Amino acid sequence: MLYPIQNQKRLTMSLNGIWNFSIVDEYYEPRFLLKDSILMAVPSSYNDLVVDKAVANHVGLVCYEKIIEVPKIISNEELRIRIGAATHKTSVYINGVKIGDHNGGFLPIDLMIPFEMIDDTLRLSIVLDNRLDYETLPIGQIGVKNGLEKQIIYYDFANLSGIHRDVILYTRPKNPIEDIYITTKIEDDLAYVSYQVFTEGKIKLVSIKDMNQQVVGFSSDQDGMIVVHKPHLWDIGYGYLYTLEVVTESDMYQERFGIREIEIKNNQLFLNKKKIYLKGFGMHEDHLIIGKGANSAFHIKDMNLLNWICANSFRTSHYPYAEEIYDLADQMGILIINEIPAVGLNFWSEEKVFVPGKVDERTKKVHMNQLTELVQRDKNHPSVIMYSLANEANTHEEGAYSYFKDVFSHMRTLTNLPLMIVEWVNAEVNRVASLADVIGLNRYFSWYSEFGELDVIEERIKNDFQSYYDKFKKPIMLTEFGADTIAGLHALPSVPFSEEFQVEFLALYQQAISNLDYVIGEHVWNFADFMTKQGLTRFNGNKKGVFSRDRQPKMVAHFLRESWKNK
Ligand code: BDP
Repeated sequence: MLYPIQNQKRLTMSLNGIWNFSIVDEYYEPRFLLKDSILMAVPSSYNDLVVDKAVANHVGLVCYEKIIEVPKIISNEELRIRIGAATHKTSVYINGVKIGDHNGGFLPIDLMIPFEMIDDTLRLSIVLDNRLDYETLPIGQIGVKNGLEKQIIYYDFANLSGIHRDVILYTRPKNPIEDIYITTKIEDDLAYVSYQVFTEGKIKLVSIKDMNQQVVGFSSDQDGMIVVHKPHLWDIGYGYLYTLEVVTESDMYQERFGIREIEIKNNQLFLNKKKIYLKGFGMHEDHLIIGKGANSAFHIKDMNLLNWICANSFRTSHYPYAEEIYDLADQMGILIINEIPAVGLNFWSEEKVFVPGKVDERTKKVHMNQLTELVQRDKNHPSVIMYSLANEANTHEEGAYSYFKDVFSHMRTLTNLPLMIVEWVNAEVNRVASLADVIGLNRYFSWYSEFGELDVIEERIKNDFQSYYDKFKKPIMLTEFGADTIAGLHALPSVPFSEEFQVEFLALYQQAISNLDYVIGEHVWNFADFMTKQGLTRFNGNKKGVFSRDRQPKMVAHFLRESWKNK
């Protein structure tokens, strides 16, 4: 899947802005103009834009509607609509007629508007269903309380809902360039750039341009290889991007890519044959007011903060982020572990130790579909160095191995990048980690267990990591460690929730892993405070952020910056 771009052959029009919006009932079809609507901003979560609790906490369907004027397009062009992401099931209608639907709230929907429907004025309606069950990712369950549907979720972030990413109307010629796959290999002073172009059209020219717009190689093959001499390698802090330009008889597309090589060898991670250590965070797409809405100003601020704190990477916990974020990471040389929204999966075994549920074959199908869509979307981003296939699944339960065996084999047909699984269970009972290339461990000693007892951290972490390594002989990454901290709460001596405690806590974890040579990185949980479901342990959200929700540093940010400077 290619991102809509504008060039001599293609036109893009943003449909972002103010739309009409209304809660609608279960069987709603937009046959007529939306009634009793309110105004709503796109992209954005609607939850924090309204003052009415019933809308903010709505479980079920909503409709967004906009009347659009269509510029006269030449008769041999396709008109398409692309929604970067909308939660979670989406149906798109033109003048009341459905043109397609999609399941997956964190991946794009890209649909052709049938030629016979195109008119000067179109009524575009987007109906969303934010309910989660066992055929969605994340999984969830619907309960009924006092006659009202309640969403039960098994993960720790708010089910913020809405059209979260850009809505773009665009044209492309008939016989378009459908897709382009690029892979790179480096040998001494040469880079081998292999590409595949998916099109029915006839290729005229495929060329590679460097950042000065100079052509450094070309070919006229549909699937081929171009050698780049003395390439600029994409690297941490050095987002050097080349452009592969494909010109066919009718179409043209420019795809940016980087020349870089990722490898796991001897339990270490290498970028361009140099050993690297990942420093950074598990993040969330989460902001005041706009919730999970994509916004370039917020994206830039987050990336600048990552740079400031000397982080080199982040995990897209717990779902694929907006494509614009990957574009920034590509340009700034920041590494991404790209995670699918498989969070809190359980397998309905006899043990049922964590949460009830019933992940089954249907869930697995959705999981695999979304992996396909994720790789289709992100395959050419040099910043993506690894995929995470699940966060904290109950991998000790019966059924987990057969489920993940299929998920991993499927993913291996789609990408050569290393695959990670992020675990909460112990090595002894883990049935799945052997399938992964890198094991991510989320650990909360002295928080969810042995609360406040900082002195247990070192021993617990060392034993736990060593038993993982002994059993699986794989590189390990500390993918989560963190303590809720109220910005501005100070205490000497420290107490849990104070800024001092957060510093001591993180420092002890860093100390505990510092001599384990199979550990390839540390990601603090979390980059910033974020909104989650309310609960006794959640005071207006999760407060494990190193930055507050409005992106101001807690004391620990300065500590991390110092500790990561020369790491
Ligand atoms: C981990 C989860 C993460 C939570 C975190 C926490 O992976 O999503 O937010 O715990 O409790 O188990 O803060």
